Amino acid sequence: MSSFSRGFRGRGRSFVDRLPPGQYPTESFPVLSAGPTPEVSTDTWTFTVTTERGEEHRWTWDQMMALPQEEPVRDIHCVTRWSKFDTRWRGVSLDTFLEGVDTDAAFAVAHSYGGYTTNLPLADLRGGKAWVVHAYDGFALSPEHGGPARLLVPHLYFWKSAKWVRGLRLTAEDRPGFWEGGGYHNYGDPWREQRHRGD
Ligand SMILES: Nc1nc2c(c(=O)[nH]1)N[C@H]1C(S)=C(S)[C@@H](COP(=O)(O)O)O[C@H]1N2
Ligand SMILES: [Mo]
Repeated sequence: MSSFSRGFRGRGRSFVDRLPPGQYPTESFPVLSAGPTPEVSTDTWTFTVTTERGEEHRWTWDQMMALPQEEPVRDIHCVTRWSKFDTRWRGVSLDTFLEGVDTDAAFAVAHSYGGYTTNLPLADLRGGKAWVVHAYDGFALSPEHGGPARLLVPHLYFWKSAKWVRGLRLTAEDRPGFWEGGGYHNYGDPWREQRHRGD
């Protein structure tokens, strides 16, 4: 199964209308990492969703690849002001992972190999808005861009798209992640220019 979809801001709108305030478009694909690129093998990679009651749902690489795959094409927006239009990914919707997960949690913290974390409302991971992606523009995702797999949450600033993702912890209360604790905005909507705490 596969699906191809353009962002709801896509079709029929000029690139100018798709550029959030304070952003500039780039054709290149900058690499932004807070630390070294961790070496993560698909032989040992797992993706774990841990509920607020401590229940763990875990997928190996092969299990993840056997799930329905989607090909989202989306604009991405980094808080350092570059935006990139129509980036094409391949991966599994968070809706698919969360289907069989019994939870009343309102928040999630994404955890990465290497220690990075980022928090977001669980609702922002549902409804066809977020994916675990393992390919970019037709090729396996390169390590510097988060390979073997990263989160893709394109409607929020790109720091929410955790590279080298290893799991989600679902929680009743909101807990700031790495950049959120360091002064970035807790939510990070590029259309409202939520760059820093207080924006
Ligand atoms: N694990 C991890 N994920 C991360 C980061 C990071 O430092 N570590 N940086 C974030 C930031 S600030 C941005 S803009 C994007 C950059 O992704 P890219 O390097 O593929 O452009 O990854 C996000 N995800
Ligand atoms: Mo960023």
